Amino acid sequence: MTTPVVDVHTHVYPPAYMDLLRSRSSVPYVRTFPPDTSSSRLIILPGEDDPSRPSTARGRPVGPAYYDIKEKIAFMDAHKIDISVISLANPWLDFLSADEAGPAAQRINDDMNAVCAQNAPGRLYAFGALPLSASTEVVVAEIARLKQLPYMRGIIMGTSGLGSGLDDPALDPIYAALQAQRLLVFLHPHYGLPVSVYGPRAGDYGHVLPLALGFPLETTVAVTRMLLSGVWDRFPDLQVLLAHSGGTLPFLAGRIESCIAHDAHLMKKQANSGDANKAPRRRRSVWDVLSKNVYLDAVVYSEIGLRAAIEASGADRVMFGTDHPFFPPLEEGETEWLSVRTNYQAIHAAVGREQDLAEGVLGGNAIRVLGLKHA
Ligand code: 5CU
Repeated sequence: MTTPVVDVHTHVYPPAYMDLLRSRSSVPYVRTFPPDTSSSRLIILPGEDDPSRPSTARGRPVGPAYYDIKEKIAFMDAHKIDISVISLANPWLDFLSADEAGPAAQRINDDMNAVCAQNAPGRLYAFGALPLSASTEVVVAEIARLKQLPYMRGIIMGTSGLGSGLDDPALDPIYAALQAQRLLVFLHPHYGLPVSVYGPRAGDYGHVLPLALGFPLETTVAVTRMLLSGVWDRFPDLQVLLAHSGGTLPFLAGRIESCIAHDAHLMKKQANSGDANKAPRRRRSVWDVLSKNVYLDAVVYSEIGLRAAIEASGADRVMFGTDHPFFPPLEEGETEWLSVRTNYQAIHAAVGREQDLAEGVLGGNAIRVLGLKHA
């Protein structure tokens, strides 16, 4: 393989962010739980600190892999990853007050850029985080600032937007700025589904239901709402990279399209909206958006899922990722991560015989789309 391998889905909780989490007592936060007071746990997902859960089911143990960039480089070396595009992990800056968010975004984005410059030039790039609880002006100013930071290649954000989702018209100035600056939006879930859907025995099943199903469905709903509200009709050049191969979007796109085509209320509403772009015949289809505006990571752990992603968006729009530091091996001392091996195997099974497609998914697509240079 001659093309460098690029990981576009790999997170960090930089030291300044860890300090912030350690200073808090409501989700998200970091603390120890008796009887084990020697190791801290990271509590980030809704419902994770339910006191009825055993302490070992609350959050996840948090060690240096989460915040020490040397561990990231060691992980890259162990898994033959040449370049990583690091991103702040969930829940980003969503929980900060309006006053705190702007300065925190500047500090953390500057830190991330400096980490890329100092620790491993040519091996690290980054997606910045937006201060979405601040005013629109502050968010738009941070987008312009990010564009000037040499290692930034886009932004990462969740599905809550300004608090009411990604179909909120108040996001339009932010979408306009991201489109104008040509910054890729890495869209990542965090909030999942209401915990009630997991049922009364959810605590017995660890994190399986929220991570395997809640995360992908959250992404699918968020992107479908963007589509229904006409985000890509108004911003035809807005480019998004969807985590976890688009949730279930490639699989459900046909159903979404069919439900739109059969929804009399929606058709009438759009026909009467007075907005020519929203008139039924001008609406862009899910398939069109998938193939022109959507990139998908290859973090889906199976050949079948990956084939669906490739069929939906094209092999030139799918990019390798690991989700490091999440999903580490359960056994201590295992250096090769099962989660990473599974993703590599899925890529080879899906496109392995077509070497150029495999090289694209493993790194070539990210290098082309994000303008990366390997030292
Ligand atoms: O294990 C988890 O909770 C997570 C998470 O929070 N975010 C992520 O990207 N992957 C796994």
